[in-house]
Amino acid sequence: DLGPSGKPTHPLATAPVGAPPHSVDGFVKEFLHELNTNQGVPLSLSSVNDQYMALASTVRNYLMARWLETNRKVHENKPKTIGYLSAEYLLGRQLGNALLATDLSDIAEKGLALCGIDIATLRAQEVEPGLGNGGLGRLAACFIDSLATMDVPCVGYGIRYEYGIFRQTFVDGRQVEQPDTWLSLGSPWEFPHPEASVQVDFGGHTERYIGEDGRERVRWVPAWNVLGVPYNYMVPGYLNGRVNTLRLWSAQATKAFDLQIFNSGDYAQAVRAQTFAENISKVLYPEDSTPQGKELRLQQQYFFVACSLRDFIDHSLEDGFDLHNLPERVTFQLNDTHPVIAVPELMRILIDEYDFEWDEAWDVTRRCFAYTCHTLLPEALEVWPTDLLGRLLPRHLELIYQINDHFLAEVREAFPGDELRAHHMSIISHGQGVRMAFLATVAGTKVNGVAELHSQLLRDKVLPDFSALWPEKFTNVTNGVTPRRFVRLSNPKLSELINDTIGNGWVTDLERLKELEPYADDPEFRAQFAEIKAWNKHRIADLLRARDGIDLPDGHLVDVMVKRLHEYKRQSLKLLHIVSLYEQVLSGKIAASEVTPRTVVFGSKAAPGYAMAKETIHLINKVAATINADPILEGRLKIAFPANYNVTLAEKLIPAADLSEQISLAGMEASGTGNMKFALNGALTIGTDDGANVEIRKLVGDKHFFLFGMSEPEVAELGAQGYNPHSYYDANPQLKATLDLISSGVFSNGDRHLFDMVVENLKNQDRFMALADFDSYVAAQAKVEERYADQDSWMRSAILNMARTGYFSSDRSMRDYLQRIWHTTPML
Ligand code: GPW
Repeated sequence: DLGPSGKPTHPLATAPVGAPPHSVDGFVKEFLHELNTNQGVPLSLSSVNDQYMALASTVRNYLMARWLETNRKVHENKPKTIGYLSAEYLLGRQLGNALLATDLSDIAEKGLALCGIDIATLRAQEVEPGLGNGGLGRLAACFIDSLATMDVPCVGYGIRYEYGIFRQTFVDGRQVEQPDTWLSLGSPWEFPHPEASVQVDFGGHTERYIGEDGRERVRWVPAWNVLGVPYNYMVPGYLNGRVNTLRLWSAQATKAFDLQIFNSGDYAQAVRAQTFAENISKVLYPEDSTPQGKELRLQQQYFFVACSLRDFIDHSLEDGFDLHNLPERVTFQLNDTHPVIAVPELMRILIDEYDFEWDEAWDVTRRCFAYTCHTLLPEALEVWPTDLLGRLLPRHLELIYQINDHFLAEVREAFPGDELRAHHMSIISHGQGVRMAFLATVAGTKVNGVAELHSQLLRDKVLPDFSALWPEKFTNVTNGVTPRRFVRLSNPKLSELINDTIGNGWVTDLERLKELEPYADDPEFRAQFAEIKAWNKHRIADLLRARDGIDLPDGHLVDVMVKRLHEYKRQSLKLLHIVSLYEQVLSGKIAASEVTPRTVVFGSKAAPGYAMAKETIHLINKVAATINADPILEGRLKIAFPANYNVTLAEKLIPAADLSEQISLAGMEASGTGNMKFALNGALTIGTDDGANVEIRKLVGDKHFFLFGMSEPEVAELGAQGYNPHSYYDANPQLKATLDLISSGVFSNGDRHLFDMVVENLKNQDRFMALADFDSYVAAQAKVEERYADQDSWMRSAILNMARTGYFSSDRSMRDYLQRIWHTTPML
């Protein structure tokens, strides 16, 4: 089989010299060696963690020669590299992916069995690095996987948070956050390089002085600094011999800083200073799509961006590169606005450190950056107050003002006399601060949204003046997901069926799933597909029993809504549907026997400071407790809400789903990526015309997708008319009965006001128009039940969903970025 770059993908074809032998015996020898020499224990006395660590290093060793070889080639050929700048990487567990990338899964399983070890136990030992909140962080992880698999040179740059996304627990139905101590047992996947640390400056002031050439120059006199220590992680391509690098930075106190204070004799203060520095990479901010304007967050952003640019530039200079040609060497892709401070940072480096003239520096900077926007929500667009920015990064604020002056001059030239427009477009908004999305748009060669609809709305609604000025700057790249993790690894039985039917080329060429289309009409294939779905349901049932004490009934429609809790995503609408079903049975409008046996699975974390989201979680848990315990439903409706939804749980849950809930208000979800994972694993979507749902529906066909709700223009129109949710409550008896049931106290031990926050908000505000879409949603759910009753027809649709969504591979997304934005081709 040939990979996407046309090279052989068989491991032996590319196994570099020095890789350990690919045999069970060889593997066992390596494993025992690692156990003895790394963990310092014999097999007989080893703990599960010892064994996991030894297994991880064994697999790592197989990747090592490829990593060295990749880096050697990069050093030799100096290809253009993608510097992916992202504050988040939601990687998921590493072991399975490393085993897959080296084709060692079977060998390792057999070898460990010879040692009396069940590999599943060792897999379960790994704590996933949860260095991201949700979709944005997971997308970064998918993208670097695809680039490695496609042989594209890329370095992922980010932050090594000591605490990733919090571990969610429920106490009496309420979310309680626990620290994510992912490093407490050590991580076998990281390679610290303290000798390659870089210094990052903060605070202080700027000074003007006359340089040797007689020109006025600026000097930044910072007040304090920290060290960035790089930790490297392998990013293995799938069976192609390539291993790229993810470089995450950890903050430490600098020596100079220490000495100064230690010498003053204030030992306690000196230790506190160390803690102060280390705070910068201590913890991931848990807000998804609602950034916190906290100083520490800006410190984090500048910290990792300054380290990354320094790192890349120093390496380029070592390689003899002229910084005037930097755009030929790298594109820095800005993953949303979190790393946008990189723009003034590069200007500062070029002007203050390398004597560039403004125009020269700006020309280089502009061509080095491209910006991806992931939202339309106004509250998600970062704006940094100028006083905060000026205090922390005085030189950068000056440069932003200068960039703005030059930019506004360009606007005034393009639209003479249109002062209002210039005012609207100003990077610095008076009263608010620095609009980072504007800065990114001005600086980037390209600006892209993450699905067709989103990119269109980005042009028309968020940045209309910019798209009028620079129409060719705007483009779309629809998101994708890696088929390695989200099909091949997460759905082994389905993968086997696909391999047996069309061969294994689909893993790196996902559009080949199309070849499965004819099999949707093959009863034998359908039966096998249905059997696999049932097997996946048993697998998740076993896991949830052990993990959460949750019992999943057999034979249910598995209806899944997993994603961060956000009002715009409308978990409350899903809840209204459930409560409505319950209400109809309670009030005798329908018999329990008429309810399609269904298990609704929620998985969702709320930002700790997002009160409405936390109340919604509380309500879901209370509704679940009541309904699950009520015999009136004869066990036909079950709600499961396992705590701490993460990548690891997603990998087991998504393959078990029949129905994928993608029910955001149209125009609000930039893309969604869970939607793609479900479709690829043969779930049908119930969804609005939002984000990538639009493209999924177009590809799978209307008959195989349950569309409901207002379209984006209808939403806009209703909003313009003045939306009044109460009128829906008043006019719709079933909706009224549903909301009233929540207020009746049945879910809250008779307390009629416990859920006022959620209910009153829906009745009186309902910013995301759940009530307006309620009827349409309930009607679509009725269609779901009707279709599900015909299992043959359902499985046919499920197979077609899988067969027709190969487009959503992140390999395709990467090809689009290469063609439309980065202008490089796979190489090496
Ligand atoms: F607000 N997304 C996310 F745009 O997961 F910054 N976190 C975020 O903070 C933002 C966006 C931000 C998500 C989008 O909500 C989702 O629609 C999209 O599929 C995903 O990013 C990847 O593009």
